[in-house]
Amino acid sequence: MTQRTRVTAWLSAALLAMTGVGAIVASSAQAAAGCKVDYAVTNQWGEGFGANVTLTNLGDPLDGWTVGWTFPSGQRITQAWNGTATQSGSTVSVKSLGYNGSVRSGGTASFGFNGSWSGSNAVPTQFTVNGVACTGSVTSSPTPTRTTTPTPTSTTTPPPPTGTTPLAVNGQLRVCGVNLCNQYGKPIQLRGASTHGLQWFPSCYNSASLDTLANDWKADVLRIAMYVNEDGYTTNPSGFTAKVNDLVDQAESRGMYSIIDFHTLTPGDPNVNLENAKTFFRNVAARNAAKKNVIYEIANEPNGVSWEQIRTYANQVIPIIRGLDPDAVILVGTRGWSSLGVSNGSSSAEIVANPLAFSNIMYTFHFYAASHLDNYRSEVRNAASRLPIFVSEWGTTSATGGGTVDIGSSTAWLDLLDSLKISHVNWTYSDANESSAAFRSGTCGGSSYGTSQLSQSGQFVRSRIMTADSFPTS
Ligand code: IDC
Repeated sequence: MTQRTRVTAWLSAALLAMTGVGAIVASSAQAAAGCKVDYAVTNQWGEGFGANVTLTNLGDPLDGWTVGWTFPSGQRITQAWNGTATQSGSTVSVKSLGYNGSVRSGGTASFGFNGSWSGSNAVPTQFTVNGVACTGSVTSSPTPTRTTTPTPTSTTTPPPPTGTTPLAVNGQLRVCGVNLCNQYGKPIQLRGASTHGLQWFPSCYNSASLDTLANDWKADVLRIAMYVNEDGYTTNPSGFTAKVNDLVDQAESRGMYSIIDFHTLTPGDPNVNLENAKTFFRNVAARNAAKKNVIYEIANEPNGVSWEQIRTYANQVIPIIRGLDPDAVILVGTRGWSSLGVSNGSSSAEIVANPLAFSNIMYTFHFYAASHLDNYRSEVRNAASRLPIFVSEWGTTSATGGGTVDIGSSTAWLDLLDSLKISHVNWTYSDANESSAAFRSGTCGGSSYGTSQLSQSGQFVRSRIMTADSFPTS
């Protein structure tokens, strides 16, 4: 559109705003007397896509905005950031949040979202702002080819895998829509186990035990639980950092992913350890940036804090990791011991309403099968279509890590997670003297981690992890 027609459009919208029709628009939020919307598909994979939308205010200052459009071919928004999206049929509206509603004349505001598509992903071309049609020019970037890799520098499809381990097949992971996807842009599920506290069970993580985890259990991922307090990181930062890095290498050499878990537990507010987190992640992200097997988990289990406080923490830690290791998936703990808020009387709705503004992140959910039953399962089922979820810790027992091993509830949980392709990691791959531990007490002193050493929990968990993976490559 030429400058001249844009001015004409501005004038007609301004005239409209002076009529009764315009007055109705102005009552909900200030009318945009002229606007331009840029809609760009930034990424596209099998069934999903990501887009960024920028509104330029060509009229009077705005105090709150709602951008509207109609999807031309059945796309659906699954997750939005920097705006609250609602969709009815193919009609979409995205409303500003408290911090980005004011837009001066000539100023811009942006939001982004992930969506699903099938068939065609044709872009919308007509937009409204506060109910008034935007007649400023609309530009849309061409949609990229079907599969993109997470690294912005590369858009080629990776070659077929050269090995058969989970890491060789799936390569660099990325979040696509609500799923974890592999290097081919296909949704996958990782299944694996977590260490116990490295400070308490150093003898459980050696060549023999890790060979068993990779080759006999056929685990895809090892979570490295580095407690922060509880006699962990704070007692010896460089020692624990080195231990974590060594286990990243051990997992990598066996073709497994690794989760670097900054295992905050007490105190529950991760901001208390903000400076420790910054230092730790600066070190591990710089050291492991070139590796494809690293997933960062920035806070194990926030508790007694609001989602807003967790966001504050995440907004400071994630950029540090991103600056050093830009393509890694990052896991963010949720309120109420990573219960999506449920254990602190809330729900995932607070995250859906106010998600973090970063791409390539997932929200964690933790459960203990004997303590967390149907109401927690409903919450996960409900949240799974809206948020990327990763179960980075679960136990077969009560939330104490002890008590009865609840096989029925554990089965219901894993069946649900398998059906939703949600990754899961069991607590614990250790011989702790508690029923959630996979091995009998005393196992780690010896050299065998075979089936005769397994606890009741370990037998069940191994049987569920060792079954064939589904890792599509085309
Ligand atoms: C537990 C350990 C236990 C240890 C305790 C320390 O199993 O041996 O004494 O931590 O406080 C979590 C935590 C995880 C807990 C686990 C079981 O992430 O650190 O481990 N749990 O209580 N959340 C829910 C349960």
